[in-house]
Parts: sequence; C-alpha cells; structure tokens
Amino acid sequence: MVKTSDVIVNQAVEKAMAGFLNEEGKTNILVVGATGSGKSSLVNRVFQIDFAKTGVGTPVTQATTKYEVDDFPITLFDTKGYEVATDEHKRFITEMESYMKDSKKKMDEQIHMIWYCIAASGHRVTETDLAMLKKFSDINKPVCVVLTKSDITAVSDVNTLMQVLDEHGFDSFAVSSRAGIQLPKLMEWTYNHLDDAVKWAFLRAQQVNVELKRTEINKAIRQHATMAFGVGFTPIPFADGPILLANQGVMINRVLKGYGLDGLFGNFENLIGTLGVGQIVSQLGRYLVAQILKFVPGVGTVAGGMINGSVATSLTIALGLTVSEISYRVAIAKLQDENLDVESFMKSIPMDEIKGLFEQFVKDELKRNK
Ligand SMILES: Nc1nc2c(ncn2[C@@H]2O[C@H](COP(=O)(O)OP(=O)(O)OP(=O)(O)O)[C@@H](O)[C@H]2O)c(=O)[nH]1
Ligand SMILES: [Mg+2]
Repeated sequence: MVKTSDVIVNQAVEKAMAGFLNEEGKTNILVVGATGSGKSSLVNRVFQIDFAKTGVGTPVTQATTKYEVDDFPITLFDTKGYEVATDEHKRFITEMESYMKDSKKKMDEQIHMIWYCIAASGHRVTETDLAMLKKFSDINKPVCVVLTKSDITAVSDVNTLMQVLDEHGFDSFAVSSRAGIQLPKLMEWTYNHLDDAVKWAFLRAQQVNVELKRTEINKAIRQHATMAFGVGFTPIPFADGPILLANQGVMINRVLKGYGLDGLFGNFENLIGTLGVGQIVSQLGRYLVAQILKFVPGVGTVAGGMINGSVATSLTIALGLTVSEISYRVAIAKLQDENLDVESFMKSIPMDEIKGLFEQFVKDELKRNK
C-alpha cells in the first residue's frame, strides 16, 4: 500500500536528485604531443581503458582521431604524434584551430580540455611547444602541460621544466604512467577547469584521484538532500523513517556511479544487496530512527513525533555519506589490486561497522542541520 507520506518523500527526493551526478554529456579531451611522448600511456593510466583498442575511432582532422567507448563518459581526441623536426605540427595546429574555433559546434563536439604532453625525459621545452601552447590558449580552452615520463627524469630537471612553463604562463604537472606522481593534482586541475556541464563525467571516469571523487560526491549529497527537504517539506511521522531511507535509491545509485562501481554489477538490486543497503534500511532503519529520538532534543517527548525537514535532510545525507564511504574504500582497494573481487570485498565489511558509520554521520548531520 502506498502511503501519502511515501509519495511526498519520493517526489521531493526524486526532484532534487534528478540533477545529482547526472552528467548529460561526455567530457571531450584533446591529447597532444610529439611521437612517443606518452599520450596513450597517460590516458590508459588515468581512465584504465585502452581507447584505441576498446573504442570506435573516427577521424576528425587529418591528424586527429576521435575515440568513443560505449557508455564511457570520456571522448578522447587523440592526435597522431608529430615529429618535432618536421613541419607536420604546423598543419596539425592549423586544422585543430579551425576545428576548435567553430563556435557553432555543439557541446558534445567541442574540445573541453587540452592535455599537452611533453616528455620530461627529453629535458626541454621547445619553441614549437611554446608556440603551439600559445595557439591553444588563445582559443580560450583550458590547456595544461603534462610532463610525462617523470619517473625516469631527475627531479631537478623536472623542476626546471616546470619553472620555464610557469614563466610562460602554463600550469604543468609532472606525471608518470608507471608511478603516478602528480597525476592526482592533474585530475584536480582538470576537474576545476572544466565546464559545469561536463565535469561530473570526468570525475566519474578518472580512476586516479579517489579523494577528489569523495570530496565532490559528498558535497553533492549535502546540496541535494538539503534541496529535497528544504522549505515546504511536510513533516512525516517518525514511524515512516525507514521508508524515507528506502526511497533514496536514486542517490545511492548515482553515488556508486560516481565511484565507477555501477558497471561491475548486472543490475541495481544486485548491487544494493551486495552493499548491504537493503540491510541498512530494513535492519537499522527502525532502530536508527528510534535512536534519533535521543539525538534530537524535544522530539522524543512528543508522542508519535514527526520527522521535519532538517531531520529528513540529516538522515538522507547520512545514508549518502555511508554509501560514499564504503564506495571510497572499495575504489581505493581496487586501485591497489586491479583483480579485486569487489563483491566479496564489500561483503567483508562488517555490518556493525556500517551501522557505526551511519550513526556517527546522523549525529554529525543533526548538529550541522539544526
Ligand atoms: N618510463 C616511462 N615510460 C613511459 C611513460 N609513458 C610512456 N612510456 C613509454 O614510452 C613509449 C611511448 O609511449 P606511448 O604512450 O605509446 O606514446 P604516444 O605519445 O602515445 O605515442 P604515439 O601514439 O606513437 O605518438 C612506450 O614505450 C611507453 O611504455 C612513463 O611515464 N614512464
Ligand atoms: Mg599513442
């Protein structure tokens, strides 16, 4: 039987969550650099995907191929590596300039970000590099320099290159496809310089900065839960607390998606089962809602008290943060062990621990949202 409060809660949550982590488009990244500078290795490491092997390639200009992989939120514009000694790059930049300057291009065809690769092991930033970088930045698209192969370059040499680039006004990141190094910083820079419409897609696709995922996902959980139960939220009876939690499916689904964990499961129910979210709701729902009586001064004294907007917000945020925290742990473990059995790993987290996390989040949020 569908209760009125159930419908109200559903509507509020769904309305607020409609935009939550729901990236519309894909992020289009142009990767530029001399032959063998490490473009493919960089992209493979960041997204854990081999675009050239997995994706469908379509030529966009003579030197640039666009790669798309089904259901993957990044479109890679991979440029054929140019020989610095020849004039090849001149044609490439002219073609790319005219492609990028076409203001009529729809969002999904535009270049959103340029990673300009220079192998740090080559020990120099050439005039050609600087000229090309200047052209790209003149088009007003975010461009940064990725100093690849930093693992086989002396730190002092890398620092010199970074300084030269900085003097010319370019941000740079020393990375390696083997050791990472400043890859997390590159992720942060990229995320912060992307258009709002496509930044979620990038956050979800990148696999090297899980902390950034957690920070941004948790921010979104707070924002959207606050929106769902803000002004105009009709208080619901305390007894409906567990139903409130059960209705947060959209949020849970999108949090998992943000960590890139959704694709590992055949369907959402399976995922919920594995994560124990169903258990959280059924086992703990009643218990926790009863506990809240103790956390919220005054409420406990009212027989058959009501859940108001701030309590509903706190419960929703706490559930979101709990799922986010578990997902974070899984994502970290997966980084350390590519062959991790995600399902067993999730199941190995004791229920009591999840309960403890959730309880703590509820307490913290009630204080915050008072
Ligand atoms: N030590 C080290 N080697 C790297 C790194 N990145 C790439 N390489 C090596 O450099 C070579 C070229 O790397 P690719 O990623 O194919 O370079 P690319 O820019 O895609 O090359 P083209 O597509 O041919 O232009 C390969 O042998 C890689 O293994 C790195 O960070 N460290
Ligand atoms: Mg390549």
